[in-house]
Amino acid sequence: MSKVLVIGAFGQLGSELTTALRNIYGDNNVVASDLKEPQDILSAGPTEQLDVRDKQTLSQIVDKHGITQIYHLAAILSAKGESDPKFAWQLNMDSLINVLELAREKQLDKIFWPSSIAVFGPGTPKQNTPQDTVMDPNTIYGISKLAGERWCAYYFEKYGVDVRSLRYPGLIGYKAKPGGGTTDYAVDIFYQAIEHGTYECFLKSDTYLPMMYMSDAIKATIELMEADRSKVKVRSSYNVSALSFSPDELKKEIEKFIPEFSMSYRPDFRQEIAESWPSSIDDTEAREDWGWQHDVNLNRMTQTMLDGLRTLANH
Ligand code: NAD
Ligand code: AKB
Repeated sequence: MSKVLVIGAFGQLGSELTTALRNIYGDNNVVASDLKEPQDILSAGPTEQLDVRDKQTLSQIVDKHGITQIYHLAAILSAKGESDPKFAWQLNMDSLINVLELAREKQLDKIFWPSSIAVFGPGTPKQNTPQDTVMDPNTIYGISKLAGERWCAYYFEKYGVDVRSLRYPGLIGYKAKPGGGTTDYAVDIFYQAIEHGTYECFLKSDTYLPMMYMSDAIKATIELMEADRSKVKVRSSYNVSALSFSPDELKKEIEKFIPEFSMSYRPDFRQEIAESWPSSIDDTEAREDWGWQHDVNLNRMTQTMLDGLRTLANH
């Protein structure tokens, strides 16, 4: 029987992914861990407070719960990483190596570790960015994700650790706020649209970025992790794609539901990061190797975000 540990479970992705994993494996078989104190949102199953840099405690938690799979989500994201690059590098790298080493030592079944479109940089082709191309990230976050991809491939090739990874685009969901990324505007905008009817965007109106609604990100993650080992041919990290839109396009979509919504623009340091990333992603390998396809388009995402946030506000 699979016993799963999620590290970084109280973040934007973890809080929804943990619930999805509990629906598959059962509440008691998915342990939610985070540096943060346990929160009510995941109280249906076991929780542990953990600093993933502390390998000994991580090892004890794995033994205590008989863990067979780890989803290691804890990281410092792109915008936050630039305020303390050394700390971001240490957290992002040390934590991944701790998890990979433990997987090797304890012969765990599978590891999931997310990469990002941040592995690409100014020299990368911007449209339909292929799986294999120029990778010259210029944020510490992107550099750590690119190095992390190579560590994952190394542990697979040298030690047979079954580690699987996706290069997520910007993730959009309403159940938890984002944690300091460049794509965060595409979540913040919905909170502000509902609360104030207006939003000041930190990116320029025509900045196209790859994005994905949270239910698709969870679907991709679970499908990759459930795929037969022989089908997982990319052992660095898979490109996965769903949407590509600009702040102006998102504004126009929100206006269909809130006609009086207005938006102003004050680009900051995140504009330069966004401009170094692709506008859209070619994910042919993920589609061919394990059958990836997304479900949610821009219109459905916008409606779901507005409905979801309004429901939360009324409770
Ligand atoms: P987040 O910042 O919302 O959550 C990260 C969680 O990790 C937080 O709850 C934080 O408390 C926890 N954490 C931080 N330091 C820790 C430590 N030392 N020990 C244990 N836990 C610690 O991030 P997220 O958006 O949920 O992202 C999850 C993963 O997905 C990250 O690896 C991120 O790089 C990747 N990713 C996210 C996106 C996105 O748009 N959200 C896009 C691409 C990749
Ligand atoms: C960020 O903007 O840093 C993240 C990501 C795309 O990795 N959302």
